[in-house]
Amino acid sequence: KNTYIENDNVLDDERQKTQPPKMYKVMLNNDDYTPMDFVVTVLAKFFNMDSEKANQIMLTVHYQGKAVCGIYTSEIAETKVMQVSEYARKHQHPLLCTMEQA
Ligand code: TYC
Repeated sequence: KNTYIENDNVLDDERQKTQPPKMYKVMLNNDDYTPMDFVVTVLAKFFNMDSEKANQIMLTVHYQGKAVCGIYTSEIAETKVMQVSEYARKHQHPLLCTMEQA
């Protein structure tokens, strides 16, 4: 049961508190073949990183195996995974992008 107030916001009652959405980490995974500059391009293009941040995350993946590129709601995280996967496929690189609950 919801309680409406003047400005059309909805106040949930005690049994039905508004829950924050589950959040998902979008990760890049290391491989032996994808060029470093392609990974940097992906991080800039799909995760809006400047080149310094993109280089830092790329190197974290390269040396640690994977790194978080961003944290999003499920729908946005799924879209990032699809966009990056399609872009890598189009350029014939095996770059793997995955998501996991934060
Ligand atoms: N390990 C790759 C190389 O040496 C670079 C790389 C970095 C690949 C990050 C994937 O997600 C990745 N060319």
